[in-house]
Amino acid sequence: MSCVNFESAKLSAEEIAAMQEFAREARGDVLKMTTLATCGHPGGSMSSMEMYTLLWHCAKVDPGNPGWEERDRIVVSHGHTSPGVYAVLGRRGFFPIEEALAHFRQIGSCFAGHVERCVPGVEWDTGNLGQGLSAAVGFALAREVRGMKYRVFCVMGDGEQQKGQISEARRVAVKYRLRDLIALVDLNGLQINGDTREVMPQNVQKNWASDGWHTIVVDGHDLQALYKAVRKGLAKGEPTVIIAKTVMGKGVSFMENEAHYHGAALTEEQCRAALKELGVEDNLEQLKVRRGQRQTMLMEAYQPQVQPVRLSVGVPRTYGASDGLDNRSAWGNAIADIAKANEGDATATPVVVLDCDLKPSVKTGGFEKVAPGRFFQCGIQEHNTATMAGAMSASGLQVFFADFGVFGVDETYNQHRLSVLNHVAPKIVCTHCGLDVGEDGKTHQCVDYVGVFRNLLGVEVIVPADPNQTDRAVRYAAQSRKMTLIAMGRSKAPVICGEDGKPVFGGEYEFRYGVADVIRAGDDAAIVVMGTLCANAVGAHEELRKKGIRARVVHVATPLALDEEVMRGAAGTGVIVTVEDHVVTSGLGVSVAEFLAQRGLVCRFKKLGVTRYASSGTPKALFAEYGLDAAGIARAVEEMIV
Ligand SMILES: Cc1ncc(C[n+]2csc(CCOP(=O)(O)OP(=O)(O)O)c2C)c(N)n1
Repeated sequence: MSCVNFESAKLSAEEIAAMQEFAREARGDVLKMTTLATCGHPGGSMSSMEMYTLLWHCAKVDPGNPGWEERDRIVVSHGHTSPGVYAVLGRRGFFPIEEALAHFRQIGSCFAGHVERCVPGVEWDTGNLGQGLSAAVGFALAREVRGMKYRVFCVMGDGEQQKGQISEARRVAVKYRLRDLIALVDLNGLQINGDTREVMPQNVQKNWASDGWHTIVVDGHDLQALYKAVRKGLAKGEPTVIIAKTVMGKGVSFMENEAHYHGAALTEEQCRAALKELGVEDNLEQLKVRRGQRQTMLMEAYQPQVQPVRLSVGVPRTYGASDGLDNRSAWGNAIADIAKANEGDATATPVVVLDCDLKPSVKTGGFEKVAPGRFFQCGIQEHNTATMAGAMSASGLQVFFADFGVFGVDETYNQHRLSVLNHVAPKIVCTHCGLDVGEDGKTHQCVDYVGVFRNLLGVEVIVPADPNQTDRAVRYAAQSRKMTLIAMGRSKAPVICGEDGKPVFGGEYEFRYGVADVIRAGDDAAIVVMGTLCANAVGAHEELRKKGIRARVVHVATPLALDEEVMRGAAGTGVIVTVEDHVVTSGLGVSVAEFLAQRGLVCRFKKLGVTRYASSGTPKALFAEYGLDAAGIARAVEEMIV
């Protein structure tokens, strides 16, 4: 086809005829798939059909090599239109179409209800509406960092336009002048509850235009008009949206303009009638048999393409007891060091940092100075930034997203969740966690960072004790292919020293995930502490020692991966008191309780931490009030020893 790569000025009559024929058959696939599964979303699949047909015929993609690095990225943001996407991808040869037809929405199949990357040709799991454009912007930004040439397309729903995250993504695209980025909105005028103008009035074109996008309005079922609009957008050299006026359920008379078919399958009888109207072969009986047979494209078989990380992490710094540093400065220094260590090495995996208007507080300024082209100031747009971080990390970059805990953890949970489902590995660095935030008060005290992230399966969570451990944790994360949260407080964190006065986490110490550290010896009880409260635990150890009580101090930086040997040893003392700047309902304490229960280990056990939301106040005063200062911890241990 001469339309490949959008090279020719217009589609030839033959190309149009071939694509129309293709779309007609694919509409039949949509109906067969949903009817056999007795559920799914045929309406939007049929209104978006010409867009899908055009993009997967004319964009630079290779059905035989879906992961080809140079390919254009086609993101489908309204992921519920999966039947339309699978029909087009299958017919284009990305996989045998019968597999999707027969096993759509069936247990174990990769052909899930909403599009997922396990299907060859799908770039991003979506369905949580409003996130696709952020992923597309992330792919486009990554392209700029890597000096690549691919184009990025993002197809979206019109009801979806109500999501605020889309505005965030639009602004980033304009700020960074992202060319070769084309959004296409399926303006079928309907959503679940009916007319989009009644559900939530909006002016789609004005909204995109006011954020600085070039807008083009076309008939979304006219392949030539769509084709020319895409070419115009590519030639324009600025982010372009094509607003495609379409008809929900297009192609089947009784489905057209019926909101009911947004998310309802036809009955078998209706499906047969619709196939007849479309002039598509009715092979439902055959497909039914196949649905009962073995699947060949399983979700579990999917192995995400994990790009290796190749970069230098530089030489770890060792801070001394007198350095008086906070962990966040240690993070800022480490990431700037990493940027420096790889300066001029074109073969190193590029490290990028995303910031949401908190540069002075989250200490990303040092990195920006060293690598201004890889620092992205994303504004107060955390949802978009979290999604972009995920998409950029799928594009050959090592991505660090720095933010306050309440925004980088709590505000953005569903965006991170989608990153996990997409098998990508951004690093989330959250400062200002815990009561340690102090005077800003409870709205800013993120006291559930472990609890929130413990729900995200496979994510590593690191809560370092002091600047030295922070430094090494950052360098560890920079080489990791796992999604990671590094959580830290705000205040200066004393350097943790051993009995010999030397920094425990300095010098040759190497951070290893899942390894806990015994900071002080003792067999009368164990204080198991997380994060910067480690210094208070050491203080408690000293106080108890004066009374003849030897309390072991164990620091756990990885509350979701406890150290078998060290924790068994702690239980062996007969008393465990856990200490955390976190709610006691979902942090370190529950991890330890679970550890003990699962192994049938018996000991006296108490959790110290946050039990109610706090007022403003200095961290010192707040820790004293919550029994998290040295005196409070010592008191709790003493009470437990009988
Ligand atoms: C964030 C989010 N909220 C709600 C939903 C539930 N939902 C799924 S589809 C849909 C309507 C989407 O309308 P539109 O974008 O117009 O798609 P179309 O009806 O044209 O297929 C809603 C509300 C969702 N998937 N994501």
